[in-house]
Amino acid sequence: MSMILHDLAGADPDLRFSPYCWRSRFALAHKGLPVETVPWRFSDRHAIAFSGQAKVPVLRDEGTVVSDSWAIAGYLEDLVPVPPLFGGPVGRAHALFLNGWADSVMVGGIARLIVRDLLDAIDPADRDYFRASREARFGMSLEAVQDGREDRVLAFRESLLPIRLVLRQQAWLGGAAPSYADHIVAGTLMWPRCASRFEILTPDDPIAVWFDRVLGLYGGLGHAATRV
Ligand SMILES: N[C@@H](CCC(=O)N[C@@H](CS)C(=O)NCC(=O)O)C(=O)O
Repeated sequence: MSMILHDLAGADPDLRFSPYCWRSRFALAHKGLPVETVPWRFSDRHAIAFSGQAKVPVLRDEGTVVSDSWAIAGYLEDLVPVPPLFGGPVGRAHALFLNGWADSVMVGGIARLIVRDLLDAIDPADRDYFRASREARFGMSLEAVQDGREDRVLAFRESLLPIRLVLRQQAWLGGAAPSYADHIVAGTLMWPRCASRFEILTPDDPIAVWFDRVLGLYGGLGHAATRV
């Protein structure tokens, strides 16, 4: 029986854009594990209540339930060691740093560029909750958060310099082959790619060139993703 992943969906059930769910999708594909993705919406609280928390991704593997993308990556690595996502405990520890960097610098930066676009992408039933919860978080309207993004995106692109420096030295963040490090960053970039038309990266950015190669992995999983 294939695993089941509860995955954030938009108004279009095929629109899947969660940065965390994409990390898990790439990690599952990396392990060659088939998965059935189940669309989940912010208003579907009850649908993942069995996981004991309120966020996706949630992975179900027969009787085992794992929530949180980092925990899911660790679960998959322990279950199917080859091909490796981390390459041992030191690699896992370094990937945890990258996970924290992506969750803060990347997710925080991207949210300030596309949060109003997300409102249009999500299911109408989710919109009141999304606006109220995110406006409370930012302390201003979604429109005000996103305002001025054409100028602010330049600073966001600069904040990704550490990724460019790594890609100057090696083909993948994982070194000679993709690893969970690639899935963390590429999964995060799937969020603006799928849910917004705003250009986060210029096409000549080495990160955009690498991202395009990640989109082609696993039979073109990323390239096939529905976009707004
Ligand atoms: N640390 C978690 C974060 C998961 C997360 O924030 N998921 C979002 C979707 S992208 C969510 O389910 N949010 C529910 C809500 O805001 O109510 C992970 O890595 O999986």
